[in-house]
Amino acid sequence: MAKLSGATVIARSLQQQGVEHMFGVVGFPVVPIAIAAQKEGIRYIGFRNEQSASYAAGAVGYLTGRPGACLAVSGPGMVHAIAGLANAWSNCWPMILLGGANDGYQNGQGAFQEAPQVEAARPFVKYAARPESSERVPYYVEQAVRSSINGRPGAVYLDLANDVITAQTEEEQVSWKPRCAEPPRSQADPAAIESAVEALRTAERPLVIVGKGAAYARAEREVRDFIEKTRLPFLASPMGKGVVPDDHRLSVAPARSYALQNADVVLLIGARLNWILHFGLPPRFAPGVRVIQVDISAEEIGTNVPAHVALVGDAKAIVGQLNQAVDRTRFSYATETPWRVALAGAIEQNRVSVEAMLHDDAVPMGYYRVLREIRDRIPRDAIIASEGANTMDIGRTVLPNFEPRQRLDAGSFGTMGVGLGFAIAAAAVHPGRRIVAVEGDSAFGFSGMEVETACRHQLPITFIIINNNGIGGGVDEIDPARGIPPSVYTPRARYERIIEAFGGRGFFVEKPAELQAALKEALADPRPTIVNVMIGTRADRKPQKYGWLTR
Ligand SMILES: Cc1ncc(C[n+]2csc(CCOP(=O)(O)OP(=O)(O)O)c2C)c(N)n1
Ligand SMILES: [Mg+2]
Repeated sequence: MAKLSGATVIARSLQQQGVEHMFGVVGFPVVPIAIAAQKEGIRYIGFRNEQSASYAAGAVGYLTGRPGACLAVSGPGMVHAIAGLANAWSNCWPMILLGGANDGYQNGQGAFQEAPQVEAARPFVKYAARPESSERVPYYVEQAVRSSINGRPGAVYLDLANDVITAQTEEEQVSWKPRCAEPPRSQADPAAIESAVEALRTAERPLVIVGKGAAYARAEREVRDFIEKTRLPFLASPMGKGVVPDDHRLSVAPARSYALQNADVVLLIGARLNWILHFGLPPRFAPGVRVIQVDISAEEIGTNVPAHVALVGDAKAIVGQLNQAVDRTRFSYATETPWRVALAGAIEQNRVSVEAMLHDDAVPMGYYRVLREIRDRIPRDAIIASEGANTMDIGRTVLPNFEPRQRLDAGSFGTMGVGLGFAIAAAAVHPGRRIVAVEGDSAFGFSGMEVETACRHQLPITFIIINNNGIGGGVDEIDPARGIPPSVYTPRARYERIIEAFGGRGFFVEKPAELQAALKEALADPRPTIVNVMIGTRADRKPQKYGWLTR
């Protein structure tokens, strides 16, 4: 009779539950799991640090709707991977962390790399368990995957003891579980749908806000239809960008502050009223704004602002319901209103305020000049990963997205260090597509060694580092006599040389013409590349009323 190792049962269960990507760092006791995963047809990518691997697992969950897996050794490896659990928790992305653990019979004895792992994972996960035998592993894997994708998606954790991993079991002793179904697409209360359309009909200054929940729910067709039918002005949250293309004529993204501040009715589609949307409160929103809230999580409804209408359920299903109601009532927002005129004015004002910076050829360059060049050269379907403070914030406004789930950034948790893992995850999920990681120099430094991972797997990633010598900008030269300020990193650091150590190609750029040439070559290169772009240490955004340090 055939015997199966615990590791094989783990890998086969994951494969049966639709887990296709595993990222991690091997060592005790998880080596057999990685090997078994490869045998069972799961793509395994070895990372240089579990943090990045865990970020990548969350990104796979967001991009595919099934959790990506992160594999970590016991103790320090599992602790590093908590970074990804927390990031996935904050972003509501499915992922599964597989933490190796000491043999059960050594619990409490001070075993090698022994740690309270289930407890450490707990605050950031929807489900955490420690299977007691290899025979019952499929039960735990199914429950973990099912928990991660149903309701509000999130991270889950399995603690895998060495004796479970190495156990040999008769195949028929294993109780396999069928693949858990896709989450049901639950609809909202039909009466609430009518109230929502009524609220929009009576609005003077309506606004639609598309969040990454809409992207996750794959509601793009419905949301695009809705915007077309109702002709409502819309804008997107950072990762909601692309659900409706950013160049759509009804986008009021360039007038974001004005639109938020003056709207009287806001339809939120899979976006939370957290810090990213300034809590929905004055002074950034109008007092008394009526909020129509579409969310998968009933608990989210009313956070910070009581909802005028609550639409609880799946964004794709609910926007489909809204479309039917709009068809029935023939609602569409008037083409000529003072609100449209005011929004158009604010958009124009914004265009004028950045126009000169976009075309400023001065050296050192500024953010806008660099980002415009990137904007004009990357393919329309490129996936953009981005992190940094100014690099990310300005990049969000200059770099358009045309498709859903095409932008991955520091997100709700504001995590620096996610960009490389995200880029690698995107390349794994979308082979053949160009991945562009637009990184602040500080942000890049958190996980820079993962360029080796990208080179080893020959992933078509162009890393573009917007280098101002530090966190939000450094200095042109360090003067040891005056000490080194906290935000300063090595001036003119040659980050592009790192990738050459692994067979990639690096470019160092200081002038607009060099940038053009480097981007052209880098984007045509099948190898991973780094374009290290020097900008002024004092380069900044256009004047902001509310800066990133104070938000
Ligand atoms: C894990 C983590 N550590 C620290 C921070 C604080 N932080 C916010 S933005 C930032 C880096 C900003 O610098 P950079 O990436 O170079 O972008 P720039 O604004 O200079 O373009 C840091 C360290 C964070 N958000 N996350
Ligand atoms: Mg910087």
